[in-house]
Amino acid sequence: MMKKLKIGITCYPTVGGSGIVATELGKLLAEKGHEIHFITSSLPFRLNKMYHNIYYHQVEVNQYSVFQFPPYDIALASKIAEVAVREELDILHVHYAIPHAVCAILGREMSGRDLKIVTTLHGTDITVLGYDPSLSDAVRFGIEKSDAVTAVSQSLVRQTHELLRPDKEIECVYNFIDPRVYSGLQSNHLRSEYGISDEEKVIIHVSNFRAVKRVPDVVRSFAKIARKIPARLLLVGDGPEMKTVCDIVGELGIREKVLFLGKQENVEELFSISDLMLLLSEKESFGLVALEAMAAGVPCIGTNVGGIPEVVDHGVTGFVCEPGDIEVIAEKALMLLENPSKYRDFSNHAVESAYKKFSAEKILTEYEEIYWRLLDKG
Ligand code: GMT
Repeated sequence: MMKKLKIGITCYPTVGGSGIVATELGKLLAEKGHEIHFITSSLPFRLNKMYHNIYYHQVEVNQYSVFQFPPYDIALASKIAEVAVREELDILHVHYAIPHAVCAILGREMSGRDLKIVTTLHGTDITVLGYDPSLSDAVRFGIEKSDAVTAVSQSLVRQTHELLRPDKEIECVYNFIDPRVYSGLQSNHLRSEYGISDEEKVIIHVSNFRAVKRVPDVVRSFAKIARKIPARLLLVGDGPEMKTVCDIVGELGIREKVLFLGKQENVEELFSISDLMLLLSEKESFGLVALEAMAAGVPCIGTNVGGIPEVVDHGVTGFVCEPGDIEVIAEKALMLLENPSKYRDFSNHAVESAYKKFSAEKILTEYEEIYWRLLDKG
């Protein structure tokens, strides 16, 4: 029988792609019998079920009045050391370089154990923080002192090498979906409950509404589409650009066609009533929401930036366009939505690609192989 591992996982536990990936990975590793220890500032939000072999260790930060800034990073490193010693961890897998990779290294040092550290880069830890002179050396340090480093797309591997030139191999391990989440969804009642008629096409966008997501482009593309065919736009999520987005919706006179759904947990149910996903970001290392949509049979129109072209196969599972090219985006959307047989092909290919190239089983094996390789090396 294969030996089971004791794996610590550190991530940002609140809503966000890197936290979702880390939590889903922990759950699937636990299902395979490994013992998982989440070491995080709060309970990861997707950890919504009891598992006998998943443990949660909360990082508590001292709020002593002398501190101008509470020392979260030190508290995390201390917690990592405490858990690594008591639970005899084999591996610590940290998601997002700053501060987690650096805390992991300090925690290992404090523990005195030969703990193997795997760091997964998710995107903005490189594409934004890598440009910050106050952090870039620390990001490089975290990468070089980890035992293995992965990035969620080939594009992110390339960008990390170009920007930081670390003396370290970085392996691409894609994000994944769990097919069980998408099979047998019965959410059609939602369409009528939202007042969406049978002839209306549903276009969906899911994000944290930061400027990099270019949600105004989503709204403008939708307005062009809705001028030609009956359509509704589901805007899922919330964030700093929401006010601007609301204003543009008003200016374009499409308020009654847009549903502002805010932050939602079971987005798979929303994908199951959608026809097309728009992800028009100017930076996106992977685009987990595009993959989630594809798994539900929803083709995606994305931008040709970062890892999106690795997720969305242009002309097969969706299209990739220039950021801001609203004309072409709307034209491609209409071409799909007005052509049922073409649409069916794209939808089938989207599911196939999500289940094959990005299946949880495949990606989980890739991570496990990295863990075993590190432990075999001693
Ligand atoms: O996209 C965000 O703003 C959240 C961010 C995060 O760190 O959670 O997402 C990043 O990681 C996701 C999971 O690997 C990727 O799917 C997103 O593409 C990536 N975001 C960016 O690169 C902007």
